[in-house]
Amino acid sequence: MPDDAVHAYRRDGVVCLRRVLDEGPVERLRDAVDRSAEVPGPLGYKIGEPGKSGFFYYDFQMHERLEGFDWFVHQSGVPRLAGDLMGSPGVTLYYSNLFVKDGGSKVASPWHEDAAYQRIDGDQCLNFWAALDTIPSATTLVFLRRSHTRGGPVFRPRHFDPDAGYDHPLTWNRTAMPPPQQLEAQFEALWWALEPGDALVFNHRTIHGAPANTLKTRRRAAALLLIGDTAAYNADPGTSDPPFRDDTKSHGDHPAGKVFSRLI
Ligand SMILES: O=C(O)CCC(=O)C(=O)O
Repeated sequence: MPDDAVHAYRRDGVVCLRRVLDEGPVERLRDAVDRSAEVPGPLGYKIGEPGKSGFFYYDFQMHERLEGFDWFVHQSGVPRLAGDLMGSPGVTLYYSNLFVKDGGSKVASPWHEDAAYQRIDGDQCLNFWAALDTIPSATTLVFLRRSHTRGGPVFRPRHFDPDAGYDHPLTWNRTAMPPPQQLEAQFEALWWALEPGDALVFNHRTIHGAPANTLKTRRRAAALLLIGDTAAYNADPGTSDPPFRDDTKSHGDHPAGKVFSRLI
């Protein structure tokens, strides 16, 4: 991992790594994403139907059922890259994730920080989000530069489906998200157009979002949420999204164990 990438990740809360995955793995992950869209996992969330204009779908834990994602978790080398960025010798899997936002999708991903949905406290948690299609600037993720350094409470999570909400998320220690205009005035926006195999790697406190996909092109991504050695399990009551918990852990423990596997 080049020093400038580590520096950019820590300074900005996000870095773009080019060509992290070769064509073969990208193809395998695409195949896994498409198969998952046909037969989603128990936590899969769909708006629309695969193959039809505007399809939007996300899902979790594909590595437990699809070979391409098992490779991504166990053989791709991604956990080591993540550890280098975080400055952590050890790396633990929180979950695997995918996003499909097909052409014509009217669903924008709202400004949010991943920490809002999670049971993980501390600086060492990141999202390693790999593009599986060409993603032009008009549909790529947008980050609020250095928003991970702002400190203070985590902002309340917002459901990605504009017609849905959360009943009992981890909201007791969350604060309301400021209006978009306020955030956009406070932080500089950063984004990158992507080619298949490029990755965006971002801290779980970095605020980000994405526009609707108004283009005709598909926009598929495979992601791993990874935890470093200094991260802590948040055992507070309520749910998270995804709702994974490990009741053998106490508040403040490292999350690695039966539920969240240590990878290195
Ligand atoms: O793919 C998207 O539009 C949103 C992805 C995202 O925000 C995330 O992975 O946290």
